[in-house]
Amino acid sequence: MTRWIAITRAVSGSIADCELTFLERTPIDLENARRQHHDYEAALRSLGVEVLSLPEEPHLPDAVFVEDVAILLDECAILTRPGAESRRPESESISRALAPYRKLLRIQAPGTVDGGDVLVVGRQIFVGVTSRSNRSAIEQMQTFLAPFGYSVSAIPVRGCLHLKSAVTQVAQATLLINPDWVERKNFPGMQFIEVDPSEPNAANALLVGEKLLYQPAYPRTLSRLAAADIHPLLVDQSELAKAEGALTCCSLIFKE
Ligand code: CIR
Repeated sequence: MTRWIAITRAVSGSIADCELTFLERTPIDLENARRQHHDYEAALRSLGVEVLSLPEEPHLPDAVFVEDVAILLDECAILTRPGAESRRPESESISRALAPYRKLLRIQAPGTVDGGDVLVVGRQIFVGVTSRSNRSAIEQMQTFLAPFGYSVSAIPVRGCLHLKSAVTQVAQATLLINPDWVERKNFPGMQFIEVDPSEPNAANALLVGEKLLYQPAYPRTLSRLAAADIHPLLVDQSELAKAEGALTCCSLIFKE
């Protein structure tokens, strides 16, 4: 049986100083953010995932968003060089946590990439070109991953922070997409469910094996998923959403 592991990290007491790109700063209720993050970890456990929860990094406001500092594949892990300079020190503890499980490769300057820009669908890896992720990093990923048979392609994204703000996988060959932020034609051979136009931020869902985590904040898009016979487990992330975070960004999930 496949054993899934998720690395998570407690919400930093300094989350109020997080990076923001498309959102206005609004107060974040730390206690609520921590409660919701615990619920998120509990939801992962309920799916059979073993959660390795790292202690908070008090001086790294965005460190709860562990997805951005590494890319996990069956064959290796790539430590990213996050696009926001304030986030680069987050890598150190994550590399220590990953070392027992994977061979580690590292993106070098001038490359920058956030894990939130990396969508892995089988052997296809789509990387958003955004304010955080650039072509140098994509070329480095191509060099690292070609020997394992992965294709790595650059995907234009507009209007949102990361590629996975705009599109995520919700079933074997099905993507949940906001077509205003990324175009369908970048993902040949896939089927699509579009977010409800009134819920532009609704494209980020977290697929673990065949199970899906999703947010109750997007009921109209949830109905669209239900119409496609997709019935996710719901977990509220409304507090960390104020820090521009979503579901995928709070864990690094991999097979042991
Ligand atoms: C940042 O701007 O880096 C954080 N405030 C939010 C990162 C969210 N990460 C993600 O969606 N992968």
